Amino acid sequence: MKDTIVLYPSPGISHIVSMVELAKLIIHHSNHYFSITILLITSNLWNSPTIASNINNISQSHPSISFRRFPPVSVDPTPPRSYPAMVFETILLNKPYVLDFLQEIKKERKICSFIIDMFCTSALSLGKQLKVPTYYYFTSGAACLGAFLYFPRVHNLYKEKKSFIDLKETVLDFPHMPPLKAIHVPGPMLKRDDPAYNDMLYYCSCLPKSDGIIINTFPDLEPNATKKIEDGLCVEDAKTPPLYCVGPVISRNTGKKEPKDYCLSWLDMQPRKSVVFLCFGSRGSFSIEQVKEIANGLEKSGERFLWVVKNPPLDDRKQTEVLIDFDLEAILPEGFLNRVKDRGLVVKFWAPQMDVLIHDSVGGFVTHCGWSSVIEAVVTGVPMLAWPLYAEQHLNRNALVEDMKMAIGVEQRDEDGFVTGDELAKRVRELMNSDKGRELRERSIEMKEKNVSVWAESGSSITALTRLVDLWRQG
Ligand code: UPG
Repeated sequence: MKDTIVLYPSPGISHIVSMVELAKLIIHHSNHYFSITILLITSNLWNSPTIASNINNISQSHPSISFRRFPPVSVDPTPPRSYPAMVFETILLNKPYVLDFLQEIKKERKICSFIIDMFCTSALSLGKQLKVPTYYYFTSGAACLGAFLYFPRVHNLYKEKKSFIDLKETVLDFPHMPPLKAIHVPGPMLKRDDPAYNDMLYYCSCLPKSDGIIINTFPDLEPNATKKIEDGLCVEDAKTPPLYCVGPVISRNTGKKEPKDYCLSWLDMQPRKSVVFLCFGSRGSFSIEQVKEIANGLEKSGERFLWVVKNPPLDDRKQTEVLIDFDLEAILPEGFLNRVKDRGLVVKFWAPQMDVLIHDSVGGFVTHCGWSSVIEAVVTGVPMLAWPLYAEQHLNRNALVEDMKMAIGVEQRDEDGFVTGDELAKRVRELMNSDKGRELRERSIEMKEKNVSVWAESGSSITALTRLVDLWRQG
């Protein structure tokens, strides 16, 4: 029986997809030496039809990868608390299932490594208890990792002060990345009285206790952040664990679907590098007022565009309820679709993002700065307009605009992140048609080439992955 590796992603679809891709990389680069099991949490808090169908395909095409889905757990919605707090609680409730599974597997084969998502930190002690080397897989970039490693220090610095949400314009300094406004820390870190705040603080303080952190980036993409982390500047009282930069880790299933997606056929008819693509991740939706403003901005910009629109939030609590179908015309300005029909396409819910970015007609990408989207733009060499929405996206935006110089930032209202149509029109034109846009395009192409070299012989990602595989085989 093959030695095994167990992966434990947090429930977000991007986190699961990224872990699955990591599993494929490990299988491939170890010459199928290991088998891999991916643990999946079930809950009524989220609903991911896409992942359910993907899982069957993955096990068929990669027989060394299997999935273990845990029984559903539900958290009591009273007292009311933030969505992240309920997700973290759900993950904690799965701890006994994780322990049972690891013990069961250990009876029949060797577990060479247990790789967990940061939000699954509750399982770190299980790895230690069972003497299984335990690693984090960090699905965001090094700028974010450094900020999380450093967060316990920021927490102490502002201990006597108010919550970050109340510190507003106060600028927080970090050793490895440009300063960040207090209101732009990730959502669960904004309010000290949110139970998710203490969870995050705990997760951050546990990162150095692992046997290593595997991360979806490469040093040439984030030289400053990766170096400062490795030099130990982001961790105060503990040792920084080894960092393994194995990125870009992305899903490369592109271009083979029949019938061809309509937006790809539409792109086939557009001139080279003429289309700006707007897509805001798996959950990025806007108020109706903001949707109308985006439409006005795109109309004013005069540029060609492909825009993926999700339904506006149904209410405050159901953050994950993304609908496949809804009345698009009802939320757009009257007559908009007809006025822009010769140069714009609006699609509901989802577009095959990688296929779109790789298409020759696409010349710019308006993104919410989710890390998978950033990495996909890097791999395809498409310059970005950064419009962060939630989670760690403001942090990614800072790194992208100030450090990596791969994006223009859009001006947002501080209170709620609102962007006016005029601002969007101006920035879209800047991205598609200005010297600044050209500079970004050149930089993006440079990074696209670097991304190829990390997988060449002695490239940084191949080397990091080989180090890990060797460690696990010998361990
Ligand atoms: N995608 C599509 N079509 C769509 C929308 C999304 O193919 O219409 C894909 C996209 O290609 C990418 C993924 O879905 O692979 C989206 O991932 P990402 O850009 O990381 O965004 P989120 O889904 O928002 O990801 C969550 C967090 C984000 C964080 C990321 C990784 O919101 O902030 O960086 O997880 O930790």
